[in-house]
Amino acid sequence: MAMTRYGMVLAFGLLASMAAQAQESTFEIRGSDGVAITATTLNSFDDPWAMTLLPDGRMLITEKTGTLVLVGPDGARLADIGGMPDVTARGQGGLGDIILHPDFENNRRIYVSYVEREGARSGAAVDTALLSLSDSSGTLADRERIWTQTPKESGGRHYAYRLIFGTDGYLFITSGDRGQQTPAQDMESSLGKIIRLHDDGRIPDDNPFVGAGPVQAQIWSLGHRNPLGIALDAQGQMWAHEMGPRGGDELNRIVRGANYGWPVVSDGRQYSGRRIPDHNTTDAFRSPAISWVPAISPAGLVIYQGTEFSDWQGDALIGALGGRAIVRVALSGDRGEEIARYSWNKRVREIEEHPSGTLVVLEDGSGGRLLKLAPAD
Ligand SMILES: [Ca+2]
Ligand SMILES: [Ca+2]
Repeated sequence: MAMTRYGMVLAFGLLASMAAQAQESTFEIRGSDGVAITATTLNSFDDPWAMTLLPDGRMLITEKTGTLVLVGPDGARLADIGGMPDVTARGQGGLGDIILHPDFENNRRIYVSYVEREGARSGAAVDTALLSLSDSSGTLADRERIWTQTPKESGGRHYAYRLIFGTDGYLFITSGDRGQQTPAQDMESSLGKIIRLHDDGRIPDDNPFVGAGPVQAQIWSLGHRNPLGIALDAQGQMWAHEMGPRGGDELNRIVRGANYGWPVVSDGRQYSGRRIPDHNTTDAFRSPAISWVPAISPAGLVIYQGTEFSDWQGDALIGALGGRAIVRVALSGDRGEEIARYSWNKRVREIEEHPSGTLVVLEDGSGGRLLKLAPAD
């Protein structure tokens, strides 16, 4: 009450500057290979799940609870994007991935994935819309549903729903097994598959299983469990990782029509302890480039193309939830070799490469931070 207006302004100014200092806090990460990385905290979010970089340097970040956030290059929360679908967060799902159309600079088209409910059941869905942005706001127009996971299931596990455009101009969607396992080998089900569509949701004529049923025609590859990361390398080859059961997380090079084996083979075990035959017991399925026992719980993937981190070009950088690290894997042909881990004891949800060659990372969970990672000089 006694505080003067000037005093209040001073107090708020002080608080703001303290908050700014907290936001700008930096710390060092020392990798298992001895590489030192400076991490700068840009902001924090409510269960952040995915992000993409806009051509103007700003970012779009999804929060699992349903908000798509426009974020400044410095991490400032600029606006919540309007016109989004209604999203109910459920188990591992809610609002999921966000990507731009390859021709976004001309057509302003974006894609989001999220959980769609139907009574007690739910499944992944993908919408496309046109994004209009101002300095301090953004909204979606002409939003249209272009894909839904079939069938819907109870529970809230393994939606996966990562999105990427291939160099062929088609949209790829990772579709998790929803914890149901056997549908990953069932061609009448879109669970446990990677899906390939035109940018408007139509099914391409040259998909590997065209001519069978409508679900089969969408399928690009099968036998997947819960693929939470998909990326292209410099040659345009597609790679995806997926969580195994108890151990057996995989990184796979994704090729047309291939069967990656789940749940018939896996290098992990069932949670019950029951053994599953390893990949190397049969050549009926495509083996992973690398697998992990114990699990790292991979989420988010980039294949590094910059020069800021010298010697990392062409390596896969995998966020690890349970592994609480970024895992660096060298790729050669169809094989991968883990080179190093960079850990700061937080679950890593999402990773992107900034055009400058620095990395932008989202931690998992409530208060998950947005971090910029650069080599410590
Ligand atoms: Ca992303
Ligand atoms: Ca496999």
